[in-house]
Amino acid sequence: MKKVVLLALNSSYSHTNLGLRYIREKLKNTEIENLEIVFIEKTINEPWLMLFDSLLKEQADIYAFSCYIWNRELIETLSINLKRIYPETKILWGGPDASSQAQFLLEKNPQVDAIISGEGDSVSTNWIISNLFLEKAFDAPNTLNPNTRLYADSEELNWAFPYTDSELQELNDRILYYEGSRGCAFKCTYCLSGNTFTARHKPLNEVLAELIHIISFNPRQLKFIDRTFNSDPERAFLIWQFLINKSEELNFRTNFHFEIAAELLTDEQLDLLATAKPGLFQFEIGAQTINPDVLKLIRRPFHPEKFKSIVSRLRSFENIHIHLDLIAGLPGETLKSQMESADYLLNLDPNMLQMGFLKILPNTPIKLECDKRQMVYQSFPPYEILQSDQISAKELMAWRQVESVVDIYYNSGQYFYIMNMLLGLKEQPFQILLELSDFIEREYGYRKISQNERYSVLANFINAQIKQYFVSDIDTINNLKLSSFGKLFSQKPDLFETVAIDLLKIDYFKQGMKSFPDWFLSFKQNKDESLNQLQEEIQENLQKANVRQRIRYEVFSFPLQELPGLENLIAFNKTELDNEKSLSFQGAGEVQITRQRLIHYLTKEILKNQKYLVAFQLSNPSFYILAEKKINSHINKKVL
Ligand code: B12
Ligand code: SF4
Repeated sequence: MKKVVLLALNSSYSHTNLGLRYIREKLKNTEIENLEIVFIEKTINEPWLMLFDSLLKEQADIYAFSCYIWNRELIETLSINLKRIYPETKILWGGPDASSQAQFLLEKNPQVDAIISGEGDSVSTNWIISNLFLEKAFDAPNTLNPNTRLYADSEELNWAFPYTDSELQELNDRILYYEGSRGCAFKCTYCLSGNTFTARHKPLNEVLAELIHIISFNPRQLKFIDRTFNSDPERAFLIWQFLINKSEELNFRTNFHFEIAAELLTDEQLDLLATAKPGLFQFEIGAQTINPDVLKLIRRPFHPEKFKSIVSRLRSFENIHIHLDLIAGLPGETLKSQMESADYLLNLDPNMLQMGFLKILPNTPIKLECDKRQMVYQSFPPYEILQSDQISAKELMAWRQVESVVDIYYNSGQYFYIMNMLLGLKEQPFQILLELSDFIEREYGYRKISQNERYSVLANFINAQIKQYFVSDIDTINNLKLSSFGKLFSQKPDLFETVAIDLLKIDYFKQGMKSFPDWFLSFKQNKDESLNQLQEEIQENLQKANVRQRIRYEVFSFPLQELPGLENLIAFNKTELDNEKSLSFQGAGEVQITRQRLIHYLTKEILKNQKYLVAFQLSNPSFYILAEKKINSHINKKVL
């Protein structure tokens, strides 16, 4: 019996490895007896000795490793030490971080027997079989030559279905990857995919059959890793249409993620996409930068007006999670132009703004630019940009800080209402995020801030920083470049504070939080006789409707029942409360309303200058609005 171990090391627990699964399936398909295939999938966060132990125990004839930017150095140390213990065993490497610098790595690592560069499905299967079973060597003659250690680029024309049924069951709550096509039609200079083979597609009927099979296991998320999913518009339309139809017919929770080029979306596709169930699809759309000079340098086509109109239309459907991507530190990019790109994208109101940093990957065309543009990057993976002739190391470090603020306070969606109100105050919303980042650094330093404390951070930011805008004189306010919504609070700091804290409260309750933190302008703390009467009246009505849960009361400066995005949280009778699931989203994630709709609603409501007493029930992870009553403005000055 011969044994081969395939080791996949993912960047974190939620991910899965596709490349090695293809190789495993091809090996299985050879149906060679006396071959034991052991597939081990771990993460880079596991202790080195535990990883080493799991390899050692197998005592295999061949260890095959899948090398990526996030694991290659770890694989190097595992391979070196494994070979010291088992000198007879063979070590095989493949994957993008080995392929792109194969010659260099082979020279540096004599313990590595071979690297297969490029798409490894068939070549690695041949290499493994011919090394283990001499007599069964088939179409890879030089795999037996001990002097050959590098197997050159290979291009696969068909690839297996990667998952077994038991894996589909086990990986149900992780991210599954799926490849409907390989290769990329574009040639961005910083990317490895643009550097390899042209796009090839798996036959459509196979894709649809595989999707149905996957859906039957009801995974949380399936990510298509096709480089530009809609590069063939007709095919993209048919796959989307198929999934939309299936989501009507079948009951599943799967969210499908696609990387798309916005400008390629057709009117017909947009009409179709408008009909998708909220949460069925998630789109990642790379702009990277809007600076035309930089775009030319990195060879990316981009049409700002078309991009803007298509993304805005897509976002207005409020049914698809839209992630927009930026890359910091591109050649020719300055801090100012980077901020302009961030503002442009934030004004398109993405559900997520992904602020990546340029990586200078081995064997990418951008590497040739580095000397000319004085680009300094980490000399080790992930080769991240540290400085260029246009942007200093300090500026990029500060940008990293903003990135983490964007991730926590914007991308998480946990502070949705307050963050969108704050961003809506200025024409250039990114300025607010920069201010928040500075504020956090100044007031809290680099220490870890718990989720609970983050609400206080925002309350302090609202009070100590943003409220001060509106205390200022008219000239100072004019210099702030406020939006028309922001101008509503001109010299009305208390109105601003009340509305902002109300929105912060909603975010707080939506996360299932229940206490009364210091920053609350609370009904409980400000209760008076007239509010008491209203409370009793509401209580009586709810009792008549047979609602007996513990009820909490708060005063808000706008009607909560009509606040866009909260429509699902209204419950009027006990049956609905018992059946919480009927009110909460069943898919992989709720799709938030647009900032435009929120701002429009707030503008309309705060101009009315009304107050509302709201009765609601807190539950995990959200709350239900049970009843609401308008309050006469004279009732409780302190609260109002
Ligand atoms: C999924 C993914 C991720 C996931 C992680 C997945 C995981 N398992 O942990 C996430 C989203 C976290 C991620 C993050 C990043 N990623 Co990424 N990611 C991908 C993506 C989209 C898919 C990978 C995949 O499964 N491909 C499909 C398989 C079939 O192709 P493959 O991996 O190339 O495998 C084939 C061959 O390489 C070979 N092969 C693979 N393994 C083996 C093993 C052996 C023994 C052999 C012989 C052959 C072989 O055969 C396979 C089949 O033909 C690729 C782009 C792409 N579309 O491929 C980028 C890619 C892998 N990522 C890349 C980069 C740069 C990053 C980031 C640095 C991006 C960033 N944030 O700036 C981060 C780093 C994360 C970190 N923690 O450090 C680069 C990798 C460059 C490199 N030198 O490794 C890629 C190639 C994108 C690109 N075009 O430049 N990524
Ligand atoms: S960045 Fe995207 S579009 Fe550009 S070459 Fe890479 S995969 Fe293709």
